[in-house]
Amino acid sequence: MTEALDPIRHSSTDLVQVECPARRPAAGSDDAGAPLDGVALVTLNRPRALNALSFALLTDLGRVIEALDADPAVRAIVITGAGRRAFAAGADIGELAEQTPDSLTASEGFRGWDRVAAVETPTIAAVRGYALGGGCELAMACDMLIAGSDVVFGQPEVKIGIIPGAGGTQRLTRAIGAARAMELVLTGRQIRADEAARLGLVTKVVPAEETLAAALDLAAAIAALPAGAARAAKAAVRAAAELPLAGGIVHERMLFRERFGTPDQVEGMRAFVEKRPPRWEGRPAPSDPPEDRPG
Ligand code: CO8
Repeated sequence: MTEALDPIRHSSTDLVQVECPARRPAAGSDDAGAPLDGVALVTLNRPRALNALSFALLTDLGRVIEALDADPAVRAIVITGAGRRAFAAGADIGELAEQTPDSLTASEGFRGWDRVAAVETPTIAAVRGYALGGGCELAMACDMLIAGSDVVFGQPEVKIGIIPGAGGTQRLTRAIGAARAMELVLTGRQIRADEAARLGLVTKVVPAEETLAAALDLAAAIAALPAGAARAAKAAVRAAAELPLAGGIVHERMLFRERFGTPDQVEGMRAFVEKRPPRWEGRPAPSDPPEDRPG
């Protein structure tokens, strides 16, 4: 039996829309298509302010993302921005202008990014247009990043007298290396899709109109796999950014061992040996043969 989604926990707010299960738009259309089992779509919804990340939006985003993460029926999450102009043009500068060191210390604002980075469910940013400052930092807090050909990334904070404060100096450096991150953070220079791809900042660049569909397709491919294995794989890759190599290998080995004896491991390997498609827990039985066998 398929796990039921809880409509209360996944209710949208004015600032953060949730569609669960997500519906993939048909090619060349904004119309909703077929529901994607196990995939949730989260949309930042302040298009007139280029989805600037206000404190209220960040609070809603954190709540929504944690509720989705706690739902076993959600196996992949896509985050995108409303409209075609921006994923998010950064934190809300009007609000930031009023802050002091003390108010920021007391603020829950940073938690929005932290909560997205902390979820165990695989996350994918579907990024069109501007992803600047906190918007770039939010995209980088996701596990994978699908960029439209119209994307503009940047950490422009230095131009308004501050520095990236939601993980930008750390995640950008880990993603593209210190010398390149240093130049972008110190100058605030914006980069476009081709350069972002060359630098290794994005998973894939697609035509702008196909951004959301491509991210949802990737999410659906992940959601079709056993959730526990996907979560463990995410945790292992994430650890590479935080642990020295030896510690990372130890961590990977622990996660690897923990897979054994789980229903997914037992079923996945048995199905391979019996030359049949696996039946993952809580999912309808597959009708088609698998496309790939693990290499
Ligand atoms: N904050 C608030 N409003 C914004 C923001 C923003 N970051 N970005 C755009 N808007 C608003 C504009 O004010 C404008 O509103 P209105 O129509 O009411 O005047 C609307 O969105 C459209 O923007 P523009 O008219 O400026 O559109 P343009 O096409 O001329 O320019 C740009 C688009 C280049 C994206 C431009 O809007 C821009 O430079 N935006 C600011 C980018 C920026 O500096 N971002 C970094 C912000 S600082 C940050 O993110 C820190 C993160 C860590 C914070 C931690 C807090 C706890």
